[in-house]
Amino acid sequence: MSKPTSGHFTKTPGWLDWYAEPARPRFRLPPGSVDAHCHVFGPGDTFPYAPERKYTPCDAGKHQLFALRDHLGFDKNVIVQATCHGADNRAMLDALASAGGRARGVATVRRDVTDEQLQSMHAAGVRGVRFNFVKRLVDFTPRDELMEIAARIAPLGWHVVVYFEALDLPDLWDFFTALPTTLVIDHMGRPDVRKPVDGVEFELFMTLMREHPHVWSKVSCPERLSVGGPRALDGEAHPYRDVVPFSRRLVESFPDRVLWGTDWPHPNLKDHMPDDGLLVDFIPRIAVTEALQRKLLVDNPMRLYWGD
Ligand code: 0GY
Repeated sequence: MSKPTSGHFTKTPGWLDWYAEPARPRFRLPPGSVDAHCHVFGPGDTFPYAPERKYTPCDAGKHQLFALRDHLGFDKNVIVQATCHGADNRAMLDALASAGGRARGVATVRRDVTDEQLQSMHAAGVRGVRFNFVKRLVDFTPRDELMEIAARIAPLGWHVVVYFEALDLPDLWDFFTALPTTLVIDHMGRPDVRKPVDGVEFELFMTLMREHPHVWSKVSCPERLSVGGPRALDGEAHPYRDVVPFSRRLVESFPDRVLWGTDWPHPNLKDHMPDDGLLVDFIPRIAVTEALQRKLLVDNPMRLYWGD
């Protein structure tokens, strides 16, 4: 892959660039695997970052994303609109247009989006909208506006992707359970992995999934959730091991409602940048049978994003 650049934008201080030379994974992905959570950033000189953004990334364009896809052994991508582009979906849509049908998108829209714009995004490969509740990433949007958007996209067969912190789940519960679409939760609702996997906090998340069959979870981002980090805690060469019990529990409890993605180019990481090849090698630790791996990487994303 070519190296990260930033054009005329200045990156947020401390921002780490994505890994230009990831390892080739030892784990062989099943044929047809989908990287169901990744982003494109710019390039900023072509697709400027949004004025309301909370960070300025380094550029991470479609060519680099597709090179990573091929290097890791994925067949397809789901490109999720990142907050640094606000509701300007042009970089994501341009990537979809270049992907030859091998990418779908999740957009960010405001209530002034027109039906024609939604239809045109559908034709381009968008299948969902993202609502972000992480306070360091976005300004507050009233729930009635979000509910109005959800009602508008439901007839298209789209779903809602949400990103939030575990402590905010009680407050968001009624909103989530009232949504008229499938709900996909980013990164397991960001559990605090220092707490027990069968403790009160994660049990609440499990209850949400158990009681509401329209809720799915991405079991991605060990690098973001881990406290132990990329090095083993007790000498075993096994990065992010503290996240395994959480992801594995979800994969085994809800095998038909889980997704996995690299999260490339890994926004807002300041301690370490994961090697995407090693992230792929994490998958067999959380989906331990071939049947579970196939559901996680192929069957589930294909049903949700290429079902039509
Ligand atoms: C992620 C996580 C983050 C950022 C965004 O849209 C975004 O800016 O999603 C984060 O900072 O935790 O999934 O990419």
